[in-house]
Amino acid sequence: TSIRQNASYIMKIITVSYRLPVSIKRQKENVKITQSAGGLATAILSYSEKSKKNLTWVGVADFDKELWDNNKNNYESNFDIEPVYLEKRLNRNFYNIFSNSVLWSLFHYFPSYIEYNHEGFEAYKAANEIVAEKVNSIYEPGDIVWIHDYHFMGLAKIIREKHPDAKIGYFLHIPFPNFEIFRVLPNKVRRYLLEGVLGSNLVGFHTWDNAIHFTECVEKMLGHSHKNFIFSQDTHRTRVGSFPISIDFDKFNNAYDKPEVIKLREEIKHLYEDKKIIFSVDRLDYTKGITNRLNAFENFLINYPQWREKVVFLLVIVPSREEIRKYGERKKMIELNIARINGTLGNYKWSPVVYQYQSVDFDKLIALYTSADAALISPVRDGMNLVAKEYIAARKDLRGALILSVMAGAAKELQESLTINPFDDEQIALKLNYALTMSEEEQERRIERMQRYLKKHDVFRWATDFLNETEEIHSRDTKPVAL
Ligand code: ADQ
Repeated sequence: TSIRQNASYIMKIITVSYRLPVSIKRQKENVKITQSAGGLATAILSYSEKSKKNLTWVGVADFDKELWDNNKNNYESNFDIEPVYLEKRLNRNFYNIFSNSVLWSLFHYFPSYIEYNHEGFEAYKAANEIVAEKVNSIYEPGDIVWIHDYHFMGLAKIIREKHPDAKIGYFLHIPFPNFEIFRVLPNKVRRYLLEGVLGSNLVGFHTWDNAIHFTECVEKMLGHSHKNFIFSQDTHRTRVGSFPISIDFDKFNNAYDKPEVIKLREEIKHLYEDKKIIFSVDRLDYTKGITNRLNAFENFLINYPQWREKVVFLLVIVPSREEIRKYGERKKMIELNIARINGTLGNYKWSPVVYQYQSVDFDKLIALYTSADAALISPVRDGMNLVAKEYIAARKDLRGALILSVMAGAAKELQESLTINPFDDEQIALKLNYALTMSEEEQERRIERMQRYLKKHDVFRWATDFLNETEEIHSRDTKPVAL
């Protein structure tokens, strides 16, 4: 074995994301710390075990320092947590203002939703500095740093200034917009973001479209040119590529047979036994196209009246970012739409839309996925959309139909879905009618093909591909060491 491989036993992966994959709650006398079982954490953990590297997770604490410090040793974990504590006002300007009311809205092509102010950008830079300081303080030569998402676009550059040889990967979970949209940002902001990201060895997006948008912005705004999506810089090379995120396929597929899921599914099916079920679940967000979806469903009931009383739309919305104005407004719009549809088209026996504004647990989610005759996923812009992949994976029975917006990254991979333009009511109504009358053979054929793809391209492969590629591109910069 080479020195590099042996040495890797003592190295670690430092993952940085805004949220930490733990929650800490006070329960009367006790304090309970739970590790999240989310796809990202599971996948990176699995990679760290296979590659014999430790894992340290850096993120912004949503708990008190004292609470953490007093209890952190009382829970079992297979990775280390390094919380960063941000002052309240700074965090609000960094997270709510610049990250979620500037970058999130612009990158999803909602420039009119931007609420830019100087303080927000200053807070964003300050937060990136503080987080970089934390990473720099735990970094040791040979470690690999994996930065996640739009909150930390400045980070890689700051880390590289301190550790020029660092292996750094950056992954953006949301779309990267085209040049015409990106140029809306003030000059100094654009430069900060692009140069920040270029501090990494690898920059990953969900799709090639996003990778190309980023590359074009770098070329046009910074004047760097690339060769085969590699930018050569003084200290290192940066490769830009597409790495579509995925899910833990087996977890979703196997859940079909869990006794709790079977029981819940039977309950749902019994409740709507004479009806077809349309289902959707999203975080509350204007990018998810929920108002469009409701309008389309209303048109479907008007134009295909034979479906009245024969279909129900189970609409689950998970509360999210409620403190931001645009989210509160969107919630009201959605609820008005639901009230109008149920009020004008429903009757005392039948509510067309059954609405839940709450989080549902895993078993309930699987029961809903596996009861639905159609999943209607209509984002107006979405980096990937994991709900679409989860729905397909959960259908061990090979039944159901996926109606999916072409604006979701997932539409590039889920080729057997019924694709829609989320703004085209007529087309959505047509596809709904098609989905609800689809033969079992066709359902099976489509789902089977998509499952075969997802089984191969799961989240473990995604993490492995990304981290291996980071190592690979970095190794090209490493000069041979004289022994
Ligand atoms: P999101 O915008 O959050 O993610 P999505 O990809 O659909 O969107 O992921 C949502 C996740 O939340 C799913 O895994 C889903 O199972 C889960 N979920 C559903 N109901 C829940 C509930 N009640 N409580 C808790 N969790 C629930 C962003 C981007 C996406 C991109 C992902 C991953 O906007 O485009 O796919 O990151 O990169």
